[in-house]
Amino acid sequence: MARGKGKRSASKKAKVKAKTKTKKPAKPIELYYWPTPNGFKISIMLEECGLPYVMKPVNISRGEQFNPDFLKIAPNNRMPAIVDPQGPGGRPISIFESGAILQYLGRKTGKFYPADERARTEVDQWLFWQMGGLGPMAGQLNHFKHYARETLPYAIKRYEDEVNRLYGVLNLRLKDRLFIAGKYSIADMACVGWVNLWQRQGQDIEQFPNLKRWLETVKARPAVKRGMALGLELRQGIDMKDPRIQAVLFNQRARAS
Ligand SMILES: N[C@@H](CCC(=O)N[C@@H](CS)C(=O)NCC(=O)O)C(=O)O
Repeated sequence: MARGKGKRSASKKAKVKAKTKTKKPAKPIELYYWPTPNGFKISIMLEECGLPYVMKPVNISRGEQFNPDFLKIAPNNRMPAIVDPQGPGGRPISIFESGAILQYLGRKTGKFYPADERARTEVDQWLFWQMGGLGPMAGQLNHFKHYARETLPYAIKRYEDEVNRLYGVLNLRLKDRLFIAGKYSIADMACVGWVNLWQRQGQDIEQFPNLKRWLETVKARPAVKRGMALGLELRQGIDMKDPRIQAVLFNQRARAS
């Protein structure tokens, strides 16, 4: 019996060995990316989760967001986007819109996006607040304050005020909690790249002490540092005031296909 048992376990061991030998390593997630606050959201999350990924630069100043292959993944001609070769059911999945990507990665890994409905709803509210408020308002401010051909004081004030108001909302929120949704989450990852640009947005961080403390805490995380450093070298030497670049990025209208 002992012999037989030994035999069985030996063949079992061989099978296990054969199985582990044939198992292919997980393919990395493809991150379609350019180093901007929207791109950082995803590089931070991938770094935080320790997920293997490969960065595919989308040079938006050269119009690579209009490449037909990219548009198949991201029909809105905006980065970031991802392709996860091991998506649901083991089949590849592509995702655009940074908020949707953060939620997907949170569900996939079970990290930084709580499963408990109450806690998840807290995260969702602030994630959508960033997606529909802070990001677009700061984006418009950046446009009118730094790039518009005409100086339009009304537009600059309109968006500077709105960003100021949003900073105030976040500052109050952080009065009695360390992170936006209590525990560190994808909501913090969505906001950090934007608040980090407070100077460029004409804001004074000293007026928002809770926000300042939060910004310093989040930026001190090694994964956030790595995420926000990803691909910075790609942007070197690119002058966003160059009319050829502005012709690519500004005054876009509907495409025929
Ligand atoms: N709501 C989108 C916004 C993404 C977005 O605006 N990306 C910009 C860079 S920060 C972009 O790809 N711009 C290309 C263009 O304007 O053609 C998201 O959060 O994913």
